[in-house]
Amino acid sequence: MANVIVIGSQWGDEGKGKITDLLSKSADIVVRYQGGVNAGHTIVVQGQTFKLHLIPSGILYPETECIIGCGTVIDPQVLIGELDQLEKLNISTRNLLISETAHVTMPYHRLIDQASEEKRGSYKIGTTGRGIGPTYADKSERISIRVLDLMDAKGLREQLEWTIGYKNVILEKLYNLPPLDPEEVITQYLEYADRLRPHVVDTSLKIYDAIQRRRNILFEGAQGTLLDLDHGTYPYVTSSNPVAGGACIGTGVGPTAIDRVIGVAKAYTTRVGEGPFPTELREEIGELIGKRGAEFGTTTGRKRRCGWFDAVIGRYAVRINGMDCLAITKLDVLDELEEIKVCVAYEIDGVKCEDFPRSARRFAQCRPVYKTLPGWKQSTEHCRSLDDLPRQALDYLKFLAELMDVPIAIVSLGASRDQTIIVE
Ligand code: 2SA
Ligand code: MG
Repeated sequence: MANVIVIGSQWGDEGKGKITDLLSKSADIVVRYQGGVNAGHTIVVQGQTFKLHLIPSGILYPETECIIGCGTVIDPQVLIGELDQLEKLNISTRNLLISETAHVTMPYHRLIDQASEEKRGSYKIGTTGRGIGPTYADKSERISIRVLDLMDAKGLREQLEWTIGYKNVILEKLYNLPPLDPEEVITQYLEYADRLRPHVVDTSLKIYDAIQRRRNILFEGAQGTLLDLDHGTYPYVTSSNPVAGGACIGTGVGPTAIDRVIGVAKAYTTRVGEGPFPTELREEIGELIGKRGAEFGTTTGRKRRCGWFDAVIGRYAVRINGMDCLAITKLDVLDELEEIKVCVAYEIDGVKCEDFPRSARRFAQCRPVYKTLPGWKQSTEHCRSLDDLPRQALDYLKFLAELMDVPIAIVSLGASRDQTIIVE
């Protein structure tokens, strides 16, 4: 297994959760390197369904260490809620480590995220409203609270008295919102600090030691390539770096420590939030795919927009992430379709374009050029090897691999662990 990064190749929700769950079995350590409580995966334990936003699902394996790296942003209230949930189910959280240099989401971040979206009107991003953008903005502005600041009561008080004073001006003058009471916030966050303290360490050092001891590390990306702050469909992106390169920055590990990058892509495409989406299907087929694929956000419950597979962004994701292989998920969702389209290029004002244009305005003008393939019109849920797949489904996969010049290593045909084909 060695040191592997798993990333989303599209706009998030590719089913990374299932693939990391499969790989977690052979991992000694699972690490989150970016994002915050905007991510989410659903987990079923002892017949009970619950959601994790920050803690890697590797926590379900008693021997696996789980690390929340420095590139993430941590909402302590949500994190503590997750710890409580796990402990209630008698799942040990002893193996959870939190980076002391991760940044902390504060109440004003959430308020500003939601209020600024409203103010943007038709320019809104469609954020999850969880305060992610404002937390990262404060990190860049160098006025953010880090986990280690939380651990120092006196320093935190000084820092928050100033910061809340500053944020209150913004809340009141810009957004017409009531000010926050510094004392209330300080008391609350000092309580959070006490609860989190046993988990807080220098995680970069921990990971370095593990690399020296040749332990297997799984770096788990949240969101996806096209939501990357630098490499995605800016401004319709999240405020972190979900791409493979983000794993080094977001954990404090050098690039030479990474052995493999696995991309995850759905057999079609989805997107939540605003922003151009060339292969979007606004009618019947989009509805059908959304229904069969249960395409609703894990965190916000928002309905995801659905469309055909886009191999132009797929090729781009292969390049930007240095992808070694691809996992294709939810192939079974396409089982009933008469025919299936794949976007092989775009056309802008009648001119063919095979690369993803970097301006949102130009991207919005892209018309997909499709190649149509026949559907297989039978269930694939029971398939456990490539030989079990209907010929048309196999041809579809081969076509995608050729178009993007990347081998397909895993095919997923349903939510459960055994509904998976591992390509030898
Ligand atoms: P934010 O909140 O600042 O990160 O939002 C900025 C954009 O990033 C998108 N985004 C996501 N897209 C897909 N899945 C995400 N996670 C949740 C999930 C989303 C949910 O697992 O389903 O429950 O709605 C995620 N997180 C951020 C977001 O839609 C904006 O386009
Ligand atoms: Mg998700």
